[in-house]
Amino acid sequence: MVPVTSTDKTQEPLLCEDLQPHVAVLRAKRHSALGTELKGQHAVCRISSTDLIPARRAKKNEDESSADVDEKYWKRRYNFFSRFDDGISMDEGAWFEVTPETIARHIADRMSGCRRICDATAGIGGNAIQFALTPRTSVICVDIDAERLEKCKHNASVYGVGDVIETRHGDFCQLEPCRVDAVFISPPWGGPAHLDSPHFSLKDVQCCDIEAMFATACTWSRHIVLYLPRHTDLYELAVLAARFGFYSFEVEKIYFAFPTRHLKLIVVYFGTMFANGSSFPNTRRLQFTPSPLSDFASPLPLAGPLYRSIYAGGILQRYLLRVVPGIERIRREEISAVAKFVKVPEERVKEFGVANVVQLLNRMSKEKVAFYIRR
Ligand code: MGP
Repeated sequence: MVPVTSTDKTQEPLLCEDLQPHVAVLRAKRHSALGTELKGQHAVCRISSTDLIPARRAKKNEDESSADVDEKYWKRRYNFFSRFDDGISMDEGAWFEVTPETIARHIADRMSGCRRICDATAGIGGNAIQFALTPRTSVICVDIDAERLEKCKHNASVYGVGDVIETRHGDFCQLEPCRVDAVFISPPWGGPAHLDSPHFSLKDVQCCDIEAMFATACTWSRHIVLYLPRHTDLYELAVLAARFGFYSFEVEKIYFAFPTRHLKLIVVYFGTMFANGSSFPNTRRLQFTPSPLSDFASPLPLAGPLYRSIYAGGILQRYLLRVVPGIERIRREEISAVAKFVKVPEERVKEFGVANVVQLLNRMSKEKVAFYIRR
Protein backbone atom coordinates (compact mmCIF):
# COMPACT_ATOMS: atom_id res chain seq x y z
CA MET A 1 0.00 0.00 0.00
CA VAL A 2 1.27 3.42 -0.94
CA PRO A 3 0.81 5.80 1.99
CA VAL A 4 -0.79 9.14 1.27
CA THR A 5 1.64 11.72 2.52
CA SER A 6 -1.18 14.11 3.44
CA THR A 7 1.22 17.00 3.58
CA ASP A 8 2.28 19.75 1.27
CA LYS A 9 5.77 18.24 0.88
CA THR A 10 5.02 16.82 -2.50
CA GLN A 11 3.93 18.79 -5.52
CA GLU A 12 3.49 15.68 -7.63
CA PRO A 13 -0.05 14.82 -8.67
CA LEU A 14 -1.58 12.19 -6.45
CA LEU A 15 -3.11 9.41 -8.54
CA CYS A 16 -5.20 6.66 -7.07
CA GLU A 17 -3.77 3.77 -9.09
CA ASP A 18 -1.59 2.39 -6.28
CA LEU A 19 -3.77 3.42 -3.37
CA GLN A 20 -5.51 0.67 -1.47
CA PRO A 21 -8.90 1.30 0.16
CA HIS A 22 -8.31 3.55 3.17
CA VAL A 23 -9.16 6.93 4.65
CA ALA A 24 -6.64 9.76 4.62
CA VAL A 25 -6.43 13.50 5.03
CA LEU A 26 -5.40 15.16 1.79
CA ARG A 27 -3.80 18.51 1.60
CA ALA A 28 -4.23 20.08 -1.78
CA LYS A 29 -1.22 21.17 -3.76
CA ARG A 30 -0.16 24.75 -3.53
CA HIS A 31 -0.27 26.57 -6.86
CA SER A 32 -2.80 24.10 -8.10
CA ALA A 33 -4.14 24.67 -11.58
CA LEU A 34 -7.49 25.18 -9.90
CA GLY A 35 -6.63 28.58 -8.51
CA THR A 36 -3.64 30.68 -7.58
CA GLU A 37 -5.24 31.88 -4.37
CA LEU A 38 -5.15 28.34 -3.11
CA LYS A 39 -3.20 27.88 0.11
CA GLY A 40 -3.52 24.12 0.48
CA GLN A 41 -6.99 23.08 1.56
CA HIS A 42 -7.65 19.93 3.53
CA ALA A 43 -10.27 17.28 3.00
CA VAL A 44 -10.83 13.77 4.26
CA CYS A 45 -10.70 11.32 1.40
CA ARG A 46 -11.91 7.77 1.40
CA ILE A 47 -10.52 5.46 -1.29
CA SER A 48 -12.68 2.47 -2.05
CA SER A 49 -12.61 -0.03 -4.87
CA THR A 50 -15.23 -2.04 -6.66
CA ASP A 51 -14.81 -4.90 -9.08
CA LEU A 52 -17.34 -5.22 -11.84
CA ILE A 53 -17.65 -7.83 -14.51
CA PRO A 54 -18.48 -6.21 -17.82
CA ALA A 55 -21.81 -7.15 -19.29
CA ARG A 56 -21.90 -9.66 -22.09
CA ARG A 57 -24.76 -11.03 -24.01
CA ALA A 58 -25.15 -14.19 -26.02
CA LYS A 59 -23.96 -13.22 -29.49
CA LYS A 60 -26.96 -12.52 -31.65
CA ASN A 61 -25.44 -11.95 -35.00
CA GLU A 62 -21.83 -12.97 -35.54
CA ASP A 63 -21.54 -11.10 -38.83
CA GLU A 64 -22.90 -7.88 -37.50
CA SER A 65 -20.45 -5.04 -37.75
CA SER A 66 -20.43 -1.35 -38.37
CA ALA A 67 -18.06 0.27 -40.80
CA ASP A 68 -18.15 3.66 -39.07
CA VAL A 69 -17.33 2.46 -35.59
CA ASP A 70 -13.92 1.54 -34.21
CA GLU A 71 -13.88 -2.23 -33.84
CA LYS A 72 -12.82 -1.90 -30.18
CA TYR A 73 -15.99 -0.01 -29.34
CA TRP A 74 -18.24 -2.07 -31.58
CA LYS A 75 -17.20 -5.22 -29.71
CA ARG A 76 -18.26 -3.51 -26.51
CA ARG A 77 -21.72 -2.52 -27.70
CA TYR A 78 -23.50 -4.91 -25.32
CA ASN A 79 -21.29 -3.69 -22.51
CA PHE A 80 -22.63 -0.23 -23.18
CA PHE A 81 -26.25 -1.29 -23.58
CA SER A 82 -27.43 -4.83 -22.98
CA ARG A 83 -30.44 -3.96 -25.13
CA PHE A 84 -28.32 -2.56 -27.92
CA ASP A 85 -30.11 -4.70 -30.50
CA ASP A 86 -33.49 -3.39 -29.43
CA GLY A 87 -32.85 -0.07 -31.16
CA ILE A 88 -30.33 1.87 -29.08
CA SER A 89 -29.25 5.04 -30.83
CA MET A 90 -25.58 6.07 -30.54
CA ASP A 91 -23.56 8.95 -31.95
CA GLU A 92 -19.88 9.40 -32.68
CA GLY A 93 -18.87 10.64 -29.22
CA ALA A 94 -21.08 8.22 -27.38
CA TRP A 95 -18.96 5.27 -28.48
CA PHE A 96 -16.10 6.38 -26.26
CA GLU A 97 -18.01 8.43 -23.68
CA VAL A 98 -21.02 6.40 -22.69
CA THR A 99 -20.89 4.72 -19.29
CA PRO A 100 -20.83 0.92 -19.60
CA GLU A 101 -24.06 -0.51 -18.28
CA THR A 102 -22.63 -2.40 -15.31
CA ILE A 103 -20.89 0.74 -14.11
CA ALA A 104 -24.00 2.86 -14.66
CA ARG A 105 -26.03 0.27 -12.76
CA HIS A 106 -23.55 0.27 -9.91
CA ILE A 107 -23.59 4.06 -9.62
CA ALA A 108 -27.38 4.03 -9.71
CA ASP A 109 -27.35 1.46 -6.88
CA ARG A 110 -25.10 3.67 -4.81
CA MET A 111 -27.39 6.63 -5.44
CA SER A 112 -30.54 4.63 -4.87
CA GLY A 113 -31.31 6.67 -1.75
CA CYS A 114 -32.06 9.62 -4.06
CA ARG A 115 -35.60 10.07 -5.34
CA ARG A 116 -34.84 12.86 -7.79
CA ILE A 117 -31.55 12.88 -9.66
CA CYS A 118 -30.20 15.36 -12.16
CA ASP A 119 -27.88 13.96 -14.81
CA ALA A 120 -26.17 17.20 -15.79
CA THR A 121 -24.41 15.68 -18.81
CA ALA A 122 -26.99 13.15 -19.89
CA GLY A 123 -25.66 12.52 -23.41
CA ILE A 124 -27.45 9.56 -24.96
CA GLY A 125 -28.63 8.32 -21.58
CA GLY A 126 -26.23 5.59 -20.37
CA ASN A 127 -26.46 6.75 -16.75
CA ALA A 128 -29.89 8.34 -16.87
CA ILE A 129 -31.52 5.06 -17.90
CA GLN A 130 -30.06 3.24 -14.92
CA PHE A 131 -31.13 6.01 -12.53
CA ALA A 132 -34.61 5.83 -14.03
CA LEU A 133 -34.71 2.06 -13.51
CA THR A 134 -34.34 2.57 -9.76
CA PRO A 135 -37.85 2.28 -8.32
CA ARG A 136 -39.53 5.55 -7.33
CA THR A 137 -36.73 7.66 -8.80
CA SER A 138 -37.24 10.42 -11.35
CA VAL A 139 -34.47 11.88 -13.47
CA ILE A 140 -33.85 15.31 -14.95
CA CYS A 141 -31.59 14.95 -17.98
CA VAL A 142 -29.65 18.01 -19.04
CA ASP A 143 -27.48 18.30 -22.13
CA ILE A 144 -26.21 21.10 -24.28
CA ASP A 145 -26.85 19.02 -27.41
CA ALA A 146 -30.52 18.75 -28.36
CA GLU A 147 -29.96 15.77 -30.66
CA ARG A 148 -28.31 13.84 -27.85
CA LEU A 149 -31.24 14.57 -25.58
CA GLU A 150 -33.58 13.17 -28.23
CA LYS A 151 -31.46 10.03 -28.33
CA CYS A 152 -31.49 9.92 -24.54
CA LYS A 153 -35.28 9.98 -24.50
CA HIS A 154 -35.44 7.35 -27.24
CA ASN A 155 -32.94 5.06 -25.52
CA ALA A 156 -34.79 5.42 -22.24
CA SER A 157 -37.95 4.23 -23.95
CA VAL A 158 -36.06 1.19 -25.27
CA TYR A 159 -35.60 0.33 -21.58
CA GLY A 160 -39.20 1.19 -20.81
CA VAL A 161 -38.41 4.28 -18.73
CA GLY A 162 -38.96 7.05 -21.27
CA ASP A 163 -41.68 8.57 -19.13
CA VAL A 164 -39.50 8.64 -15.98
CA ILE A 165 -37.05 11.12 -17.43
CA GLU A 166 -37.54 14.78 -18.07
CA THR A 167 -35.17 16.44 -20.54
CA ARG A 168 -33.86 20.00 -20.30
CA HIS A 169 -31.89 21.34 -23.20
CA GLY A 170 -29.14 23.84 -22.40
CA ASP A 171 -25.91 24.55 -20.60
CA PHE A 172 -26.23 23.17 -17.08
CA CYS A 173 -24.46 26.24 -15.69
CA GLN A 174 -27.10 28.54 -17.19
CA LEU A 175 -30.22 26.63 -16.18
CA GLU A 176 -32.57 27.70 -13.43
CA PRO A 177 -31.60 25.62 -10.36
CA CYS A 178 -34.07 23.04 -9.25
CA ARG A 179 -34.08 21.04 -5.98
CA VAL A 180 -32.90 17.48 -6.51
CA ASP A 181 -31.45 14.86 -4.18
CA ALA A 182 -28.25 14.50 -6.17
CA VAL A 183 -26.47 15.72 -9.29
CA PHE A 184 -24.45 13.36 -11.45
CA ILE A 185 -21.79 14.83 -13.75
CA SER A 186 -19.90 12.87 -16.38
CA PRO A 187 -18.06 15.68 -18.15
CA PRO A 188 -16.14 15.32 -21.41
CA TRP A 189 -12.57 14.25 -20.68
CA GLY A 190 -11.14 15.25 -24.03
CA GLY A 191 -11.86 11.99 -25.88
CA PRO A 192 -9.55 8.96 -26.01
CA ALA A 193 -6.54 11.36 -26.07
CA HIS A 194 -7.12 12.10 -22.38
CA LEU A 195 -4.87 9.15 -21.58
CA ASP A 196 -1.95 10.73 -23.46
CA SER A 197 -1.02 12.89 -20.49
CA PRO A 198 0.40 11.31 -17.33
CA HIS A 199 -2.31 12.77 -15.15
CA PHE A 200 -5.69 14.35 -15.67
CA SER A 201 -6.34 17.82 -14.34
CA LEU A 202 -9.87 19.15 -14.00
CA LYS A 203 -8.64 22.11 -16.02
CA ASP A 204 -7.60 19.88 -18.92
CA VAL A 205 -11.11 19.95 -20.27
CA GLN A 206 -11.59 22.99 -22.45
CA CYS A 207 -15.09 22.49 -23.75
CA CYS A 208 -16.70 22.73 -20.35
CA ASP A 209 -15.52 24.05 -17.03
CA ILE A 210 -15.83 21.16 -14.58
CA GLU A 211 -15.38 23.46 -11.61
CA ALA A 212 -18.16 25.76 -12.84
CA MET A 213 -20.41 22.74 -13.33
CA PHE A 214 -19.58 21.60 -9.80
CA ALA A 215 -20.35 25.06 -8.44
CA THR A 216 -23.71 25.02 -10.23
CA ALA A 217 -24.42 21.50 -8.99
CA CYS A 218 -23.92 22.78 -5.43
CA THR A 219 -26.87 25.10 -5.95
CA TRP A 220 -29.04 22.15 -6.98
CA SER A 221 -28.01 19.67 -4.30
CA ARG A 222 -25.41 18.88 -1.62
CA HIS A 223 -24.91 15.41 -3.10
CA ILE A 224 -22.74 15.39 -6.17
CA VAL A 225 -21.18 12.51 -8.06
CA LEU A 226 -18.39 12.97 -10.60
CA TYR A 227 -17.37 10.40 -13.22
CA LEU A 228 -13.68 10.93 -14.00
CA PRO A 229 -10.60 9.33 -15.59
CA ARG A 230 -8.53 6.88 -13.57
CA HIS A 231 -5.53 9.25 -13.54
CA THR A 232 -7.31 12.29 -12.10
CA ASP A 233 -5.17 14.27 -9.65
CA LEU A 234 -6.73 13.64 -6.25
CA TYR A 235 -5.25 16.81 -4.79
CA GLU A 236 -7.47 18.80 -7.12
CA LEU A 237 -10.47 16.92 -5.82
CA ALA A 238 -9.43 17.86 -2.29
CA VAL A 239 -9.40 21.52 -3.34
CA LEU A 240 -12.78 21.19 -4.96
CA ALA A 241 -14.21 19.55 -1.85
CA ALA A 242 -12.79 22.10 0.56
CA ARG A 243 -13.65 25.06 -1.60
CA PHE A 244 -17.30 24.08 -1.78
CA GLY A 245 -17.61 23.13 1.88
CA PHE A 246 -17.41 19.34 1.72
CA TYR A 247 -15.12 18.13 4.46
CA SER A 248 -14.95 14.66 3.01
CA PHE A 249 -15.40 12.82 -0.26
CA GLU A 250 -15.01 9.30 -1.57
CA VAL A 251 -12.98 8.19 -4.55
CA GLU A 252 -14.24 4.86 -5.80
CA LYS A 253 -11.93 3.00 -8.11
CA ILE A 254 -13.91 0.98 -10.62
CA TYR A 255 -12.14 -2.13 -11.89
CA PHE A 256 -13.23 -4.40 -14.66
CA ALA A 257 -12.40 -7.95 -13.72
CA PHE A 258 -12.26 -9.22 -17.32
CA PRO A 259 -10.11 -10.20 -19.19
CA THR A 260 -7.72 -9.22 -16.40
CA ARG A 261 -8.43 -6.94 -13.47
CA HIS A 262 -7.82 -3.38 -14.62
CA LEU A 263 -8.74 0.06 -13.37
CA LYS A 264 -11.30 1.65 -15.71
CA LEU A 265 -12.09 4.98 -14.08
CA ILE A 266 -13.02 6.64 -10.83
CA VAL A 267 -16.33 7.82 -9.43
CA VAL A 268 -16.16 10.57 -6.83
CA TYR A 269 -18.95 10.98 -4.31
CA PHE A 270 -19.47 14.24 -2.40
CA GLY A 271 -22.07 14.67 0.32
CA THR A 272 -23.17 13.21 3.59
CA MET A 273 -25.44 10.60 2.07
CA PHE A 274 -22.41 8.93 0.54
CA ALA A 275 -19.94 9.79 3.29
CA ASN A 276 -22.13 8.14 5.89
CA GLY A 277 -21.64 4.70 4.49
CA SER A 278 -24.42 4.46 1.94
CA SER A 279 -21.99 2.41 -0.06
CA PHE A 280 -22.46 -1.22 -0.82
CA PRO A 281 -19.81 -3.67 0.28
CA ASN A 282 -16.83 -3.08 -1.92
CA THR A 283 -16.52 -6.79 -2.53
CA ARG A 284 -19.82 -6.87 -4.37
CA ARG A 285 -19.54 -8.27 -7.85
CA LEU A 286 -22.09 -8.23 -10.58
CA GLN A 287 -22.24 -11.62 -12.17
CA PHE A 288 -23.59 -12.26 -15.59
CA THR A 289 -25.02 -15.56 -16.65
CA PRO A 290 -26.52 -15.78 -20.15
CA SER A 291 -30.08 -16.88 -19.75
CA PRO A 292 -32.63 -18.32 -22.13
CA LEU A 293 -34.99 -15.80 -20.59
CA SER A 294 -32.76 -12.98 -21.66
CA ASP A 295 -35.23 -11.49 -24.08
CA PHE A 296 -37.87 -11.38 -21.40
CA ALA A 297 -35.72 -10.51 -18.43
CA SER A 298 -32.63 -8.53 -19.19
CA PRO A 299 -29.43 -10.63 -19.18
CA LEU A 300 -28.02 -8.21 -16.67
CA PRO A 301 -29.36 -7.68 -13.19
CA LEU A 302 -30.53 -4.41 -14.55
CA ALA A 303 -33.57 -3.84 -16.60
CA GLY A 304 -35.88 -6.84 -16.63
CA PRO A 305 -38.58 -6.54 -13.99
CA LEU A 306 -38.26 -10.16 -12.89
CA TYR A 307 -34.50 -10.26 -12.72
CA ARG A 308 -34.42 -6.82 -11.19
CA SER A 309 -36.75 -7.59 -8.31
CA ILE A 310 -34.78 -10.71 -7.38
CA TYR A 311 -31.55 -8.80 -7.63
CA ALA A 312 -32.86 -5.85 -5.62
CA GLY A 313 -34.00 -8.21 -2.85
CA GLY A 314 -30.47 -9.57 -2.52
CA ILE A 315 -28.97 -6.12 -2.48
CA LEU A 316 -31.35 -4.90 0.17
CA GLN A 317 -30.42 -7.73 2.50
CA ARG A 318 -26.72 -7.19 2.01
CA TYR A 319 -27.21 -3.48 2.30
CA LEU A 320 -29.05 -3.69 5.61
CA LEU A 321 -26.55 -6.17 7.01
CA ARG A 322 -23.62 -3.99 6.09
CA VAL A 323 -24.80 -0.43 6.38
CA VAL A 324 -24.75 0.09 10.16
CA PRO A 325 -21.32 -1.43 10.86
CA GLY A 326 -20.17 0.26 7.63
CA ILE A 327 -21.06 3.72 8.90
CA GLU A 328 -19.35 3.03 12.22
CA ARG A 329 -16.22 1.72 10.54
CA ILE A 330 -15.94 4.72 8.22
CA ARG A 331 -16.41 7.12 11.14
CA ARG A 332 -13.69 5.34 13.13
CA GLU A 333 -11.35 5.39 10.14
CA GLU A 334 -11.97 9.10 9.58
CA ILE A 335 -11.35 9.93 13.24
CA SER A 336 -8.18 7.92 13.27
CA ALA A 337 -6.87 9.46 10.00
CA VAL A 338 -7.56 13.00 11.21
CA ALA A 339 -6.11 12.33 14.70
CA LYS A 340 -2.96 10.91 13.17
CA PHE A 341 -2.63 13.84 10.81
CA VAL A 342 -3.09 16.54 13.45
CA LYS A 343 -1.23 14.46 16.05
CA VAL A 344 -3.89 14.61 18.74
CA PRO A 345 -5.63 11.77 20.61
CA GLU A 346 -8.56 10.20 18.76
CA GLU A 347 -10.83 10.96 21.70
CA ARG A 348 -10.32 14.68 21.22
CA VAL A 349 -11.12 14.49 17.50
CA LYS A 350 -14.23 12.48 18.34
CA GLU A 351 -15.39 15.11 20.81
CA PHE A 352 -14.60 17.93 18.45
CA GLY A 353 -16.04 16.33 15.33
CA VAL A 354 -14.09 15.45 12.18
CA ALA A 355 -15.84 18.10 10.08
CA ASN A 356 -14.96 20.81 12.59
CA VAL A 357 -11.32 19.77 12.73
CA VAL A 358 -11.10 19.84 8.94
CA GLN A 359 -12.70 23.27 8.87
CA LEU A 360 -10.12 24.51 11.39
CA LEU A 361 -7.33 23.00 9.30
CA ASN A 362 -8.50 25.10 6.38
CA ARG A 363 -8.20 28.24 8.47
CA MET A 364 -5.08 27.74 10.58
CA SER A 365 -1.87 25.75 10.74
CA LYS A 366 -1.82 22.14 11.84
CA GLU A 367 0.11 23.07 15.01
CA LYS A 368 -2.42 25.70 15.98
CA VAL A 369 -5.28 23.29 15.38
CA ALA A 370 -3.57 20.67 17.56
CA PHE A 371 -3.05 23.26 20.31
CA TYR A 372 -6.66 24.41 20.05
CA ILE A 373 -8.05 20.88 20.18
CA ARG A 374 -5.85 19.78 23.08
CA ARG A 375 -6.98 22.65 25.30
P1 MGP B 1 -12.05 3.60 -22.52
O1 MGP B 1 -11.71 4.53 -23.62
O2 MGP B 1 -12.84 2.37 -22.81
O3 MGP B 1 -10.76 3.22 -21.80
O4 MGP B 1 -12.79 4.42 -21.39
P2 MGP B 1 -9.83 2.10 -22.30
O5 MGP B 1 -8.46 2.48 -21.88
O6 MGP B 1 -10.08 1.80 -23.73
O7 MGP B 1 -10.36 0.90 -21.44
P3 MGP B 1 -9.64 -0.46 -21.37
O8 MGP B 1 -10.63 -1.30 -20.62
O9 MGP B 1 -9.45 -0.90 -22.78
O10 MGP B 1 -8.36 -0.21 -20.62
C1 MGP B 1 -13.42 3.75 -20.34
C2 MGP B 1 -14.70 4.45 -20.07
O11 MGP B 1 -14.42 5.77 -19.69
C3 MGP B 1 -15.65 4.59 -21.26
O12 MGP B 1 -16.45 3.47 -21.43
C4 MGP B 1 -16.45 5.80 -20.88
O13 MGP B 1 -17.51 5.45 -20.03
C5 MGP B 1 -15.47 6.60 -20.09
N1 MGP B 1 -14.97 7.69 -20.91
C6 MGP B 1 -13.95 7.66 -21.78
N2 MGP B 1 -13.80 8.89 -22.33
C7 MGP B 1 -12.79 9.24 -23.31
C8 MGP B 1 -14.73 9.72 -21.77
C9 MGP B 1 -15.03 11.11 -21.91
O14 MGP B 1 -14.44 11.87 -22.66
N3 MGP B 1 -16.03 11.56 -21.11
C10 MGP B 1 -16.71 10.77 -20.26
N4 MGP B 1 -17.68 11.29 -19.52
N5 MGP B 1 -16.45 9.46 -20.13
C11 MGP B 1 -15.47 8.94 -20.87
